[in-house]
Amino acid sequence: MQIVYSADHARQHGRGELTDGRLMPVVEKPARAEMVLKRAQEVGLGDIMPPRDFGREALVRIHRPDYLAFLEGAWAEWEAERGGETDCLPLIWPVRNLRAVCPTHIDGKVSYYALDAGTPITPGTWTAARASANVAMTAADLVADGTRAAFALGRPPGHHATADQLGGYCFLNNAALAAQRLLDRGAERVAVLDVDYHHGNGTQAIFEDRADVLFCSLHADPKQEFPYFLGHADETGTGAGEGYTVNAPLPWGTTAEAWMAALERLCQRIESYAPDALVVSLGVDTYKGDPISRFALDTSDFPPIGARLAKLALPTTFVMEGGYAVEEIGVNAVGVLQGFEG
Ligand code: SP5
Ligand code: ZN
Repeated sequence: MQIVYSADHARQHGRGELTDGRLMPVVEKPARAEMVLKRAQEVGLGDIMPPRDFGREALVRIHRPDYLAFLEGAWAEWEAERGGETDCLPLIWPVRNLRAVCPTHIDGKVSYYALDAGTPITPGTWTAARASANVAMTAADLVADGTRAAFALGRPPGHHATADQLGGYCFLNNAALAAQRLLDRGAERVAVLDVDYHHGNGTQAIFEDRADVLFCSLHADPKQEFPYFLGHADETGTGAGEGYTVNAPLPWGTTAEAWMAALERLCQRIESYAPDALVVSLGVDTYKGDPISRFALDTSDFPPIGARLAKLALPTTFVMEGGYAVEEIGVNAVGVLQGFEG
């Protein structure tokens, strides 16, 4: 399998995320990608290549220009105000009974463009986020060129990012950019299957009103788990996209058996959609040892996931999402890809 990787991921290294009532060291850190790369090399998964730069015109296929301008300039504005001693994080949101008019001060702007306080903007965020997006689009291009499968080994992850919001450790929606790239390269229909522990609220929001992208996700029930405010089973798409969003929320403690049964249902929906290509949002935070998650998959449960996806017999772009058990993330993520290769 072709692997796309950029060392620029390491430019995103946040100091703190707000969790459990306090500012804690981030869990979405450079060692994650390094461990996956190390494992891919150990098992000889495939050739590793750098991304190409698709530029802003590719990003605006999915993201709002004002959001991209904010991301590009946020650190400089924060540093001018705070001296760069701390990461840039929001403190208030335009929730019920407030108005979502974008402020001019950085404190207000980050609150307008962020959906949580767990996603620090740092000096290297813009560089790292663009590299991750370019990694995903380069992998999609390889697939559009006829490669059976490619792995976008990037971070920061993307599936929580919407057209105009960062959050859940995500800034640019790498999977959505990959799906759009496949469509722009000639695919008529693309399925996005999100197997991360958390619901891919960003990807769903981006594609909810479209029929050319089928979004399927299995994830921890938002009644119990982040992102809390999207990912319920009754969300089935809007307008022209009605019927093209499929959510399978699962309770804390979900075992491999129940998880695989849900995967089977989503795979059958993908088969009936008959897409030209598949994008997999590959999170391995479903692992039982994940520090922030509560599913019960073991390391031996990951290769069968890949094997089931291979049976779809679709040109497939894997895009790295979550997984925070750093010691095991390589074996688990690469395990899915080895299972896919058979
Ligand atoms: C891409 C991805 O997997 N993003 C996940 C973002 C989750 N952020 C909120 C985490 C809240 C964790 N709370 C449980 C902490 C247990 N000590
Ligand atoms: Zn996740």
